[in-house]
Amino acid sequence: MPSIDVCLSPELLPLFQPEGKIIIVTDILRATSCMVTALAHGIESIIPVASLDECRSLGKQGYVTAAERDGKKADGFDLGNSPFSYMNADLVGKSVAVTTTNGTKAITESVDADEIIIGAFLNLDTVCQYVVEKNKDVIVVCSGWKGHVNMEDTLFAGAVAEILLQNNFTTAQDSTDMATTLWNVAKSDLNTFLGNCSHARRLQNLDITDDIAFCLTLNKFNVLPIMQNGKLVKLLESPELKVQSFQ
Ligand code: 3SL
Repeated sequence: MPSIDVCLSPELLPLFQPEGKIIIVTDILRATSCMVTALAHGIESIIPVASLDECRSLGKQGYVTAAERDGKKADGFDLGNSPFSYMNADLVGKSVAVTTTNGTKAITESVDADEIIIGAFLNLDTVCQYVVEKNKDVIVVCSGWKGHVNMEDTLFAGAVAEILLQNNFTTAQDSTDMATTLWNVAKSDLNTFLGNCSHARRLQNLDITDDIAFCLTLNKFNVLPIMQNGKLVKLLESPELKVQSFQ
């Protein structure tokens, strides 16, 4: 039986063996929610990079740039890190270089996996269906906050784990059980449960509230961002993928 493991912070990634496995990277607030939204709105590809310098130099090569640090748009870049900024007809068909505080770092640190895919509540069932069909060992890598564990990524990992454990996957990790236990406490009212989590408070202090509710929406898009040659591209979108509802 394939395994589902939960890596609660990128700092713990060296303890896992990603070779031959699928890694699902998640950063619910807001990097991976933005990536799913971007590809759902016609952005052709996303190049995730760890540093502002890399992003800047891709900008000089003609890419649209998006950069966030500590929740704020970084100076000198085209976009920040709001999913709503990707709902823009001018960006359709474009490639965007992105750097964020935690999410893009988690992606670039996951390179030893066989496949990297991007997960958010927005594409939860699509992600799970892909992994169930692949029937392959998987690790959910939570981006967390500057090395610390966070609530929203852990909850997403729990949602994924619950579905996979009902579909023939197994786990030997307490972190997987912790995440599913937490998910079962929170899932009936995610907005209230997460309303006081540290990053929701950080974003609220910056007057960013609409993004939080949007990022906590389940299954808005049938889009699967997958890493191919250093770029995230859209692998699947309805109607090609007949997403089975796991909810
Ligand atoms: O840390 C990240 O990668 C970001 O998603 C954080 S923020 O939501 O843009 O503040």
